[in-house]
Amino acid sequence: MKNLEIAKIFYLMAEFIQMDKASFISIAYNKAGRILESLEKDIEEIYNKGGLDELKKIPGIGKGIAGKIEEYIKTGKIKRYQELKKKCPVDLEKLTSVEGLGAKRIKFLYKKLKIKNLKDLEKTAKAGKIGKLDGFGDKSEKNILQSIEIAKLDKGRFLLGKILPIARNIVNELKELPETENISIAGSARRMKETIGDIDILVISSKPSKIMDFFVQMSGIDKVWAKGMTKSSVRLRRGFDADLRIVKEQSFGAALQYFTGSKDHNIALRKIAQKKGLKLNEYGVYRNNKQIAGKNEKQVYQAIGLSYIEPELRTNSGEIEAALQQAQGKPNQLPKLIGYNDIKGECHCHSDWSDGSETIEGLARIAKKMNYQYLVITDHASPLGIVHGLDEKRILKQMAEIDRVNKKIRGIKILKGIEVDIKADGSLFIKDEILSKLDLVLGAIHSGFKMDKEKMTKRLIKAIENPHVDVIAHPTGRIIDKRPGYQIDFDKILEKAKKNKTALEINAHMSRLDLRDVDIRRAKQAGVKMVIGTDVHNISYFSMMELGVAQARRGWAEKKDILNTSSLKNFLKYFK
Ligand code: DGT
Ligand code: CA
Ligand code: CA
Repeated sequence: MKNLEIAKIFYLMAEFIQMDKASFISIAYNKAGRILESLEKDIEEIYNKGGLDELKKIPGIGKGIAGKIEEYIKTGKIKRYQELKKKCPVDLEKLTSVEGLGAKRIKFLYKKLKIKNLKDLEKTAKAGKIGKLDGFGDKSEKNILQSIEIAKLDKGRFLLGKILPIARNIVNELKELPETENISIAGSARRMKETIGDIDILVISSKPSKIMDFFVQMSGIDKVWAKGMTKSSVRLRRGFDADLRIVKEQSFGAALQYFTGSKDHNIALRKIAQKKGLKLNEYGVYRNNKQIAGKNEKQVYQAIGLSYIEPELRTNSGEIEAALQQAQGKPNQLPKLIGYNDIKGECHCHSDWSDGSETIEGLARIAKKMNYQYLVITDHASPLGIVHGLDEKRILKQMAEIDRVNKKIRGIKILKGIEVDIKADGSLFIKDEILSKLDLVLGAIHSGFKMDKEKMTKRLIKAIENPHVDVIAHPTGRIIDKRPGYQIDFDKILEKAKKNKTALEINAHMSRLDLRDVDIRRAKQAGVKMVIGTDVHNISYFSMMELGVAQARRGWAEKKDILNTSSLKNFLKYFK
C-alpha cells in the first residue's frame, strides 16, 4: 500500500508551501493527506482499476490531487514536491516534530543559520545562537532544546490506529490458508495500547511450514529477520516488524495469554501460579508436569485462581488483585468494561462549514450507517484562520441547515453543537446567548498551550464553570509523541468538573487519545462523566471510535461512565 507514503508527501508539501504563506493550496494538501491516510482501500488498486477517473471518485479528492497521486504511482515521484524541497532543502519531517517550530520558522532558521536538520538545530541552540534571533529569545531556545530531547527519545513506536488495520490485513491473509486452524493478534496490539512496538500474531496449526513460507513472502515484506517452524520475524516495508508464532491446539490459550502480555502482567501471574505450586508458561498451566489448562485462555486464568482479565487491562496496575478478589466472591471486583458496540452517537464532528470535508447531510448518512441514534455537529468557533471557524451569524445559519437535514433524513437525529475556543482568560469565543441555543457545547483549547500550571488550571476551570459548556474536548492537549499536554492540576479539574456536571472528552483520534488511560481511571474514580468523540474531519474518522472505546476500556471505564452510550433521550436530558 502506498497510501501512507503519498499522504506523507502531501503533508510535507503543505508544510513547504506554508513556509511562504498560509494558502488554500496547503490546506488542500493537508486534507488530501488526511483522506489518504484514512483510506481503507489500496490507492494503487483503485488507480489500476479505473485510472484518474477512479481516483476522482474518492470523496474529497479533486482533479489536481488525483493527478499528483497518478504521477506518484507511475513515476515514484511528485515533481512539484521535488521542486519545493530544492528551494529549501531541510529535513522538514523531523524539524516540524520539534514543538514550536512551524514551517515559517524553519525556513527562517535555514535562511539565517543554514539549519537543515535536528543535529544542526541542536548544535546551534546549544551555542546560544537561536535565542539571539529576532522572534526567538532565550525561552524558545530552551524549549527547542527540550523538545529535541523528546524527539531523540522516539524509540520507533507506531500509533495503534496505523498498525491495527495492517495487523488485521495480515491476519486475514493468513486465515485464508487451509493450514491455519485458528489465529489471533497478540502483544500490545491485542491490548490496544496507544502505541505499538511490533505486531505479534499467533496461529494454531499442526502444519506450520506452509504458513511460515507464506508469511516471509507476503507482499510488503522488506527483510526477514528469522524464519523457523515456531517463530518467524519480518520487517515490513512500512518500517515496522511483525512476529509470527505457531503453536499446537492444546497450547493456544496459554500462548495467547503469554504473548499478549504485558510482560509485567505475565511476571505477576507466574508468581501467583508458583505460590500455588503450579507452573505457568506459554504451553500451559502444569501441576506436577501434567497440563491442567492451556487450550483456552479463560481456563488459564481460572486454573491459577483468577477471574478472566480483558486484554486491555493487562498492565499489572491492580487488575490482578481485582481478579483474585472477584474469583473469591469478594467486593473489590474488576470493572464491567464498556463494550465496543455500546456507543449510540458521535459527539465530536466537523463539517465543511469549518475544516471538515463533508457536508452535514453526507455526515448524517454515514452516522446512520454506523447505526448511531444521533450525531452532534461541532464545528469550530475560533479566531484561528486555518480552521475556518463559525461566528455567531454562521452558527444560526448552520442551525437552520441542520433543521433542514433532520427533516430530510429519518432514522438519525442531527444535534446542534459547537467546539468553541477557550480564550486565554478562560472566557469563550462565542457569547452565552448563542451557546444557550445549542444542544451540546464542547469547550477546547487550541492556542496558548504554554501557560504555567496555575493559569492554565484557572483557564480550564473558568470554562468548566460556564453553565453552557457541556464537555471539555481533548482535555490535556497532548499529541502522542509530539506534544506533552498542558500543565494542569488534574485533581482540581476533576473536582470542578464533577461539581458542575461538565463532562470530559476521550478524544478518539489516533494521535490524540486524550484523556490518557490513567486520566480516565482517575476521572471515573472522581465520579466525572466522559464522552468519546472521534473529532471527525472526514468520513473515515468515524471508525476511530474503536480506538476511543479501547482507551476507555484501558482506563477501566464502564458503560455508565460514558455518556454517549445513552439513548438520544437520556443524552439530551443529561446536558439540559
Ligand atoms: P510492544 O511490541 O513493545 O508494543 O509490546 P509487546 O507487549 O507486544 O511486547 P513484545 O512484542 O516484545 O512481546 C510480546 C509479548 O510477549 C509481551 O507482551 C509479553 C511476552 N513476553 C515477551 N518477553 C517476555 C519476557 O521476557 N517475559 C515474559 N513473561 N513475557 C514476555
Ligand atoms: Ca509487540
Ligand atoms: Ca514482538
